[in-house]
Order: sequence, then C-alpha cells, then structure tokens
Amino acid sequence: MHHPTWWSRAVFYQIYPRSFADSNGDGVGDLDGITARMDYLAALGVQALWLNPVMVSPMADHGYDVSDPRDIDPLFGDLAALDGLVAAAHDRGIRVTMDLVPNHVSSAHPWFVEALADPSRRDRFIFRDGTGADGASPPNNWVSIFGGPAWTRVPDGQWYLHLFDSAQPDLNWEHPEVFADIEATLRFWLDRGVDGFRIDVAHGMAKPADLPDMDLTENRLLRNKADDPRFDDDAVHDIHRFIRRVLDDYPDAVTVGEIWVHGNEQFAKYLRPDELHLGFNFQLVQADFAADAVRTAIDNSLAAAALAGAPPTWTLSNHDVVREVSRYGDGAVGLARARAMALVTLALPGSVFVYNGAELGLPNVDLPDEVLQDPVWERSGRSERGRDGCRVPIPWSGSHPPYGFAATADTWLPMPAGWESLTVQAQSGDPSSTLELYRRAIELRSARTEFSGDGVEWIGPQTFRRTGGLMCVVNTGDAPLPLPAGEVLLASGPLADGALPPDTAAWVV
Ligand code: TEU
Repeated sequence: MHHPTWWSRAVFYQIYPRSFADSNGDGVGDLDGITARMDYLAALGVQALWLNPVMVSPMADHGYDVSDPRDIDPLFGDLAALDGLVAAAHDRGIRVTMDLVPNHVSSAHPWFVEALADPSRRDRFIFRDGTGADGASPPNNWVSIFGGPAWTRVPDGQWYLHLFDSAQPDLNWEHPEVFADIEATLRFWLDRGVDGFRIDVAHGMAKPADLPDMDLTENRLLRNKADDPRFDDDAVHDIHRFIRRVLDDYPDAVTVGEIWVHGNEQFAKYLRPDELHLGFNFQLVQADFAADAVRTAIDNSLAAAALAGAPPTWTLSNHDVVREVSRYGDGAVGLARARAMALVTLALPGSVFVYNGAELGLPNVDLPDEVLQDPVWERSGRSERGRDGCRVPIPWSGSHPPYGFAATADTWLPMPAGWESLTVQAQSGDPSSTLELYRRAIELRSARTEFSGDGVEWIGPQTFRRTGGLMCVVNTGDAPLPLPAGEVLLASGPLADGALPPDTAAWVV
C-alpha cells in the first residue's frame, strides 16, 4: 500500500518548548529560542516538528490546561513569534505541528469561570449532583489519571469531572459549542500555516451517558486499563470524524492522535479513512530491551497499522515517560541500548517521533522533592514523583548549568552537573557521539532506497529486513552476534571482529 503524503514516512522531532532553548533569560524555553535553533533541527535532518502546547495557559499542567486556545502564552512569546518559527521552519523544508487539547480546558478558561458563577451555564462541562447525604460524595468512583478523585466539588455543592488535574475540567463533547470551538481553533492555526496537530488524549473526550463506576482494582496513575469507562467510548469516533472533515479542507495537514487503548482492533478504529491520519503507538515505549519484547512490539504495531490501512508510527519516549536511556538501565548500558533502539526505530517503515534530548542520549534526572512541578506529585500524595525527570532543559554548550540553554542558571527545572559531555557542542563532529549517530541515521533513512517499502520480514530472532533491502540487526543478548553478509551502513557502537556486540544494532545492505 502506498502513502504518498509527507507524514507517512517523516521523522518528527518533539519539542517540549519550556525545555528546548530560552531566548529571553527567564529560565524557561520559548518560541524565539526554537527559531534561533532552527539550523540545528535542519542539520539533524528531521522533516517535521511537534510542539507541546504553547497556547495561553495558567500552566497547572505546563500548557495542557489551556485558557485561550487561539493565542500564544506570553511565557513562550506571541503570535508573531509563532509565525516567525513557522516561517523559519518552512524555509528549511520542516513542517510544524502543534498540540491540540480537546478533552479539557483550564479552569481559568472563560467558559469555566462562567460555569462556576452561573449554574445555568454548566452544560459545556460535566457537572453532576453528588451522591449520599447532602450530595457530599462524588457522582461516581472515577479517579484522576494524576491521582485522587476525578471530581471536585464547587461551593454550591455540585461536582465537576476532571480526568486529569482539578484545574483541567473535562469538556462535554455533546455540546455543539464545543464542536464549533474546536473547529475555530483548528482553522485558526491551519490558516496561519501550521501543518497539523498532535491530538492530546485522543481516546478521551466522549464519556458514557450514565457515567458508570470504574473497576478500581490494580488502578495505576498515568494508566488506563481495558474496558475503562473513562476512555475509548465509541462516541469518540464521531468527534474524530468531525475533526477530519475540517482537516480535509487543508489537504497537506496531518493529525496524530495520542491513543492509549487496549488491542489492535480498538487502536485501528481511530485510523479509519475518515478519522485520524496517524496514531501514536506506544508499544516500543513499553517494551523491555529483549528480543521477544521488541519483536512483539514491532509486529503488533505493524499489525495495528495494517488493520487500519495507515502508516505505522514509532517512538521510544516523550514528555510523559522515563527517557529510554534510563528505562534501559541507565549508565553506559542504558545509553548503548537506547542508541541501538534508535537504529531499530529509524529502520522501520512509517513515521518516527524523536523526543528532544533523545538525540543527545540524555538520561532521566533525579530531581529533589522541592523542585518537582508535575501535578502528579501532589495529587498522588507525594507517592509518585511524576514526569519532571524527563523534562529537564536541553544542554547546548559549556561545562556547567545552564549549558547554554538560558542566560540564567535559574532554569525552570535545575540542570544537573556532569552533562558537559552531553551538550550539542561537545557531541557535534564527534563520530562516536549519539548526536552524530542520529544525524547519520536520519540522513541515510532519507536518502537511501533500501529504506523504501512498507514490508518488514524477520530473517532471524533479532534481524528484520525492509522491503527495500535494509537489514537491521539488534543484539539484545549477552554474546556477540554474527552479522548477515553485506555492507554495514551504520552501527550504534563499534563492532568486535566484524560481529555485533551486545546492546548494539547495525544496518546492513
Ligand atoms: O497525556 C495523557 C496521559 O496522561 C496519558 O499519558 C495517560 O497515561 C493515558 O491517557 C492513560 O489513559 C497527555 C499529555 O501527553 C500529558 O502531558 C498531559 O498531562 C495530559 O495529556 C493531560 O492533558
């Protein structure tokens, strides 16, 4: 099957704007900072960017609590700065996608402020009377993904639903104004030249009418189980069809859904021809560095995409999960495995999403309690540290914090000592660095015909072959692995007498 569109085989680079580059010395990254680094992104060779939310927000969840979806938060700049970023990217052939947050808004959004003041204006949210004596208990037993109850009571006694923080009230996706407003937001950014959207919690939005209790056994923060009434309600597909009808007016634009559902059939539904273009598949994020786990994740992701007739997508990390270097064991082993898995993902058909800092081999950072900002920390009663450890700013240059990220060492999250060898400056031009590995891999992926074709065939327990001819071998074992005959295009680490050492991957043609 052929997907002739740009997004069907792009490398997307995910920018967490708070942490990428600070242009104005306040210790928080911003849009002008990104624009100033556009040559870095062009040299990396990526075809598209995904910016985490930069719309107006009180930042209770760092931008995922939007109070004005059609303007830029002053922390990040203004609309002119966004226009400048888009122009600088387009000049270099790089597309720009933004984050769209349709499941909820900020409690500071004018609709919610109005709803609190006037009970007759609550129908754009999910307000209910409580249960029990005086309605003092929540309407059902749902818990927030960030911990604690999913309901908060307002002074007049009613409760409102928030699947995330209490500052993120869920919208009522049965209300026509909610649809009209999302359409206005989509057109606002697309008309400015934005090339598409990553859609937050694309499996959320629709809720079952009777809001039945959920099964609380083995409930975990930041996770949803199968048959969880909070997510993946069938009516969500009508919402995606609505969004798609708007996108179809912009034929080159793309939507990528954040879809956390269970089973390939459920996943594929979101990618039907009149719904999302792409869906994040998180199977590799969840797979251990083990041959069976990696192969199962790849085969499953391919099967899900095939079921939908959509291109597969691959990612090792994002702003919500522990960085791959740390997931795979930290230190030299963790880094070697992350480098190997980078070659695995970049060898696969479809689109690849690289989270900023992955190309530098950054590990997660252990942060002290007093600097933690993720709402998960407080909402979990300080039992879950949250996601700040993967959001520490990017080191650009120099030998100590803030490593060229900002003009102040007082960065929004502290940067650790010991990152001098991980900076862009230190890695540039060093052929053994992770940055040069990524640059070379993305360059080969874009240029060589062996990376064509949608098919993947396993020719050994740790070796697959792309239709176009590329072979990718990843050694997850503890003994060197012989390589198939051919030319080694690239390896994630030095070979040992022509064999592939443990924790290493190679591309062979
Ligand atoms: O994440 C949604 C989220 O928290 C999922 O990772 C969650 O584990 C899943 O939905 C469980 O079903 C997005 C953003 O990526 C995250 O940063 C935001 O905090 C969140 O939405 C709320 O907007």
